[in-house]
Amino acid sequence: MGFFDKLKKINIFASFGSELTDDFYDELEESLILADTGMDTTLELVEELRRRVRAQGIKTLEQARSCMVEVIADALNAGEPGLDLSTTPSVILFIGVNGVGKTTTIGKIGAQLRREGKKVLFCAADTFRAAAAEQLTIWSDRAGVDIVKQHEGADPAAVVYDAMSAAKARKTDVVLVDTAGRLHNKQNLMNELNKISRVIDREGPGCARETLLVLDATTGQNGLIQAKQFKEAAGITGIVLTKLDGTAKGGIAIAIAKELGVPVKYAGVGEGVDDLKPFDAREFAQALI
Ligand SMILES: Nc1nc2c(ncn2[C@@H]2O[C@H](COP(=O)(O)OP(=O)(O)OP(=O)(O)O)[C@@H](O)[C@H]2O)c(=O)[nH]1
Ligand SMILES: [Mg+2]
Repeated sequence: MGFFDKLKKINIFASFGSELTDDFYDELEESLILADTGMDTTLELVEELRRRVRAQGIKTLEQARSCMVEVIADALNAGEPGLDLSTTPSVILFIGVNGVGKTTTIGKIGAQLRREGKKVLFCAADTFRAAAAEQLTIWSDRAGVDIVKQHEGADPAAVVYDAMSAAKARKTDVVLVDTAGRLHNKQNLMNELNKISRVIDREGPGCARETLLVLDATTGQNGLIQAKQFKEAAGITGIVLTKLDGTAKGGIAIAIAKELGVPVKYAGVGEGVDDLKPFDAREFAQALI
């Protein structure tokens, strides 16, 4: 089974006749929009397909299908797909709205990095509710990594300060920072993120840093709005697209890469520790089409 087998496919290539008619392009557009790709991105993708079909003299539906996979894979190529973990410590900050899968993703990535032999530290900077640190503690046990936490209601930036100090003292390779779910339009929450960011800069000058926005794929086009606003307010280096199992169609990944120039770096397809994988643009495009 491929990783994206649970992804809902755009199946017009299977159901359509063999001719590349205008109807075909219309139906393709409709399918892409239904798959959360968004109007603007969809029109650009289909226009690009028409251009390549003309340029390459493509006649059959099967050739058009391969060509569409290329068009989508190219659109998904937006910047560095991997994580920059070039310094010791490196820091990955996880941000996003409520319930998208931040804490779960930290658990999964922590377990993977641990398996690669890296020394990992979780930082429970979601101090908003007690259960958050408990949840991250369960994941730290499961992944076999250390955790730094404080009491409920503590200043998140203070927890990050503790984690950075511990990371330097223990020669930690990667610090994964969990944050409270926040709305992208709440200024005080965004200010809190900036404060966390300043502490990381001050305590780890020159550290390799990633800021990953975690997005729930089932929220569809709303994900693009979230990504735009988090990009402006906090700066993001990549997206983790979760919940691609279930009903999600994932076209939002294309829209974000194309419109915002931010790459999707990981995909989540379940609640288990192994249900996360580096995002492979071609594999995703093939699964979708
Ligand atoms: N099906 C599925 N469920 C997921 C995935 N990732 C996370 N979840 C589930 O989504 C729910 C929320 O996950 P959390 O990791 O707690 O999300 P969060 O962003 O930390 O939430 P807050 O801290 O409340 O903002 C949990 O039930 C997870 O098991 C995924 O890829 N697929
Ligand atoms: Mg959480």
